[in-house]
Amino acid sequence: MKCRVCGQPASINLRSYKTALCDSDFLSFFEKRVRTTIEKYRLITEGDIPIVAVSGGKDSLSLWYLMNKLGIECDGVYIDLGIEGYSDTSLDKIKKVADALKRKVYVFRIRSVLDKGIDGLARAMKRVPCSACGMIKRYIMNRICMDKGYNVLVTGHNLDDEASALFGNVLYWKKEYLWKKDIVLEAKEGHLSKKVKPLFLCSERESAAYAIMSDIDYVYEECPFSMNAKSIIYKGMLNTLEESSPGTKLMFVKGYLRALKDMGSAGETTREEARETKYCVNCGYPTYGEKCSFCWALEKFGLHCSLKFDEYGSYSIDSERAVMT
Ligand code: Q46
Ligand code: ZN
Repeated sequence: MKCRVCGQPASINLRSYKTALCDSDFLSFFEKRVRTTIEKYRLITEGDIPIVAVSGGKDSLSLWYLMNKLGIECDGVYIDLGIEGYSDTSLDKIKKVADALKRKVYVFRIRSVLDKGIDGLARAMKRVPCSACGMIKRYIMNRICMDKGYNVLVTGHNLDDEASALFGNVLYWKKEYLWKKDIVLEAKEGHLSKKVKPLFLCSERESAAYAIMSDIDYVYEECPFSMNAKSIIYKGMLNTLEESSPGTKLMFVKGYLRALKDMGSAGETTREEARETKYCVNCGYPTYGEKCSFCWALEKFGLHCSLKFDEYGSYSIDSERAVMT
């Protein structure tokens, strides 16, 4: 198998694009794809100060590295879930990339603020770990933007994540979530930061290949709580479809983005949107009731602390702005 661009031996076969590429041409292909996505969907524009949510995995570390390589300077934020043997290893990998990029990473340690790891916290909250984790991550990631002067939160959700979430939402017709999975979620001034997903159209396999070819050392293991997640079953089913019909996942999520665009502002108002008109009396975060789930949890555990972020690496955002080169 030869590289379609240079004719040298290919190292990756991209069946959904009916092409095969060598290392160097794959890196250019992947970078161009992400850059085009950022520009086409206006994920980041001049003057924005983005921050990347990093987990230590292939997607977020590849994205953080790639964005800085493209000239979109950005720091990182990591939430340490207090999972023994997993959270510290993840942070080590993140620090290595922070050193290589000379970027700052903020670290929020659940254990130091809420006095428990994610499993203990989930038990106390009578939720499953992923539900408690999702709530805390959404909250903390938003707060870092609000408190530290960033205006765009960048996440490493990839094509497989989006296709499986969409599949699950369609399967059970979860109308309250179905139309909330856009590639960009706009800010609500003073309450929510803008959120973007530049890897929306890039597969898990492609981001892993990008990390390996770029010598990015990432955590191979999945979070131990992900094992029972339904999303893994959906991903397996979609991979079977992809195997017999390459390009199916890409078609599925691209079709979704087109449908969202066609709906425009005429889209049905979901319950989720309706709820976001109310804001927490403590912190201003969107909520159903008086207080948001995070403030409620702090109160329940008798914690009235301000959020504390550790900082690793030295870099000041005051003098720099993201610029597309
Ligand atoms: S939600 Fe669940 Fe993930 Fe949180 S507890 Fe682990 S698997 S990290 S994307
Ligand atoms: Zn609150």
